Amino acid sequence: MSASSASNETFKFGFVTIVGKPNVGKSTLMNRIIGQKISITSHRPQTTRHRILGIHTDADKQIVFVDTPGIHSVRKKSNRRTMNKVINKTAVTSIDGVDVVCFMIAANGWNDADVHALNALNMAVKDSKTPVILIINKMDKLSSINALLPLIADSSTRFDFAEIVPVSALGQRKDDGVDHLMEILANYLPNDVAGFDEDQITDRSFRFLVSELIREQLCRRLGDELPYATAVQITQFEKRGAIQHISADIWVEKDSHKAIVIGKGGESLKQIGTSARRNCEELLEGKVFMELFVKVRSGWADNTRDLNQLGYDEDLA
Ligand SMILES: Nc1nc2c(ncn2[C@@H]2O[C@H](COP(=O)(O)OP(=O)(O)OP(=O)(O)O)[C@@H](O)[C@H]2O)c(=O)[nH]1
Ligand SMILES: [Mg+2]
Repeated sequence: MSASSASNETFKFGFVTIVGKPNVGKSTLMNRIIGQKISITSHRPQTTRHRILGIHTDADKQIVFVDTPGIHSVRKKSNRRTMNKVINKTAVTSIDGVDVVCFMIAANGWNDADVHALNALNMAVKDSKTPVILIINKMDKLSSINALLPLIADSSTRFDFAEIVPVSALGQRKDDGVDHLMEILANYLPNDVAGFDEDQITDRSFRFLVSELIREQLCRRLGDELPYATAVQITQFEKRGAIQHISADIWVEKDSHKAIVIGKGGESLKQIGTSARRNCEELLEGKVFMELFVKVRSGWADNTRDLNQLGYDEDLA
């Protein structure tokens, strides 16, 4: 398969951003399409915090997916940190200049959080002609297929969606709707030559992906217990012989948060380290030695300089 096997006149190339409220499955869908974990996922809302590209290339198209943080209301006090504003802005600005916007909801239907995200989208696409496709995800969770028609009817009253496509991003079944979605997306893309090398699957460095794999384990293992203001900074990323040496600081804001991350007798941190190391070995295709340190840094989620240091600025550039 080669990006250059279709002629220049018929090859399609374009950008597709995926937006929606937290936890609907945006990152899961992107990973499913690319066939590799590029963007971390968990059952905890607000897992994604950065804009991440996932590049799909086949014989007749290259689609660059933009995975975004879930758009969320900052009305709740706990969501009023500078970090919340920064990540919401990341999601909304990622709509700028793309060929297609995919707005995602889950099959259990619309709630206030979906409406809030749709309003933010509406403001962002207001005067542009960018087509917006509604993706209804988690179809496997729908109690009966009979519930789909009313959901489609309800959805079309809320926005002038160019298409409505039901999928199940988690499934690997032939009829999970993802292939159909890819065909639909291609119809909305311009004829153009590929913009990226055909083996490139993301714009992010291994160093970034490793910090995310550590944060994924924090989200997955600690779930709701995980203090919101937790971040990972890689302090060492060095190959010595056949072994990749990785050290990372896990930033929290309070001693009590540090205790949660470390767990009784250090058990939580140990498990987080073991799983993250295994995932990093898979990503880097080699042996990894990993050390994690938990550091208390009060107020970092409201401190622009700290946020910049953790990579929250580049998304806004
Ligand atoms: N049953 C089912 N679960 C799914 C499906 N897609 C995603 N999930 C689950 O939904 C949860 C959230 O998935 P994510 O991909 O992290 O969601 P997200 O929209 O990227 O969330 P944020 O990054 O927080 O905005 C995870 O536990 C996924 O395994 C699906 O098609 N079916
Ligand atoms: Mg995500």
